[in-house]
Amino acid sequence: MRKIWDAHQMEHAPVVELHNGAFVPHAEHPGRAESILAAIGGTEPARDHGEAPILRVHRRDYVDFVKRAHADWKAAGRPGDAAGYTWPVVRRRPLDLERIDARLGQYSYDAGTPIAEGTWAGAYWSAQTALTALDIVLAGERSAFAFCRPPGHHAGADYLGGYCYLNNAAIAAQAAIDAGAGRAVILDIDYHHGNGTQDIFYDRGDVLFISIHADPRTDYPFYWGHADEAGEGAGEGANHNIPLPRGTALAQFIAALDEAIDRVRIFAPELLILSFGADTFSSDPISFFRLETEDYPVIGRKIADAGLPTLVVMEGGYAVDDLGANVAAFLSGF
Ligand code: SP5
Ligand code: ZN
Repeated sequence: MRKIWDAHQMEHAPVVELHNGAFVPHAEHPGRAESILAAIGGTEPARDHGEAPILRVHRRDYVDFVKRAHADWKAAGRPGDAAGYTWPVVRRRPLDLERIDARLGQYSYDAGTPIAEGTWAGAYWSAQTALTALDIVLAGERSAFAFCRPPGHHAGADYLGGYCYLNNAAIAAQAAIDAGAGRAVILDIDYHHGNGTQDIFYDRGDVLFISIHADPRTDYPFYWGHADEAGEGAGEGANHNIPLPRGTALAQFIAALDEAIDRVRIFAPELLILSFGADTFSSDPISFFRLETEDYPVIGRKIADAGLPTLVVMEGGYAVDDLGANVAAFLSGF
């Protein structure tokens, strides 16, 4: 399987995040990439597709905000990375707010996703990585791996959060539709619900979103990912959440995956985009499933057996010592 990775993605390196009332080291750090790169073998750099495919998913004002936020933060005389401290409960309409703090709140939903000096570069090339890997699949190869960092599935059309700024899987899905694919499925198997992806396609019938994740009654992102969120309007029935309890091990995960793949088959898409997170691993420091390294090839094979052209997009995974081995194990299942 060909693998795309772009070195610009290393430029994104926030220092701390606010978690459980304290500033702690940012979990989504460049060491994750070093672990994965050491394990998966040769990669190819991303090709620049420009901003147009990003703007098919994200709002212009949001993209401009992410691009400029760190400079605005510095111009306001602030130290470190940019992060908000106040959030609107009601988002009645986009407001043209002047203060960087107000803008940070308007365009984010958590305090765990700082904007550092290299964040825009990292996020931009992460999206380009997904688009470049998509080209390989659209050209007829069975599968490709987009090693995206920072991850994307928590980012919505006009908000960041959950270590995510641009929604790489959604940008790829929209690009595939724009290239003529009639229907696409995004299957999300990160530990956390892919709330940004769900929001982006919630009223769309041409992109089916299916997510297997930790129950949001106990786990981040709390406000999305519940079993009754089924889509709306033209998207009614094209959103399917499968929340699982903390402690889930292989057998229960596979049962959920079987259900998800049945739904994928019925939808009969031209393309499968897999949001893959390795934070389902037993030793992940921020997650509570019990998958082991030897389980990942089983999961990879099952998804490959769906028989669809598949773009694998990297999302989370924070057990850095085992992360590379887990990603390589998953890809070996293909
Ligand atoms: C893509 C993804 O997996 N995002 C997950 C975001 C979860 N954020 C909430 C949990 C924060 C825990 N942070 C602990 C940092 C320890 N250094
Ligand atoms: Zn995750």
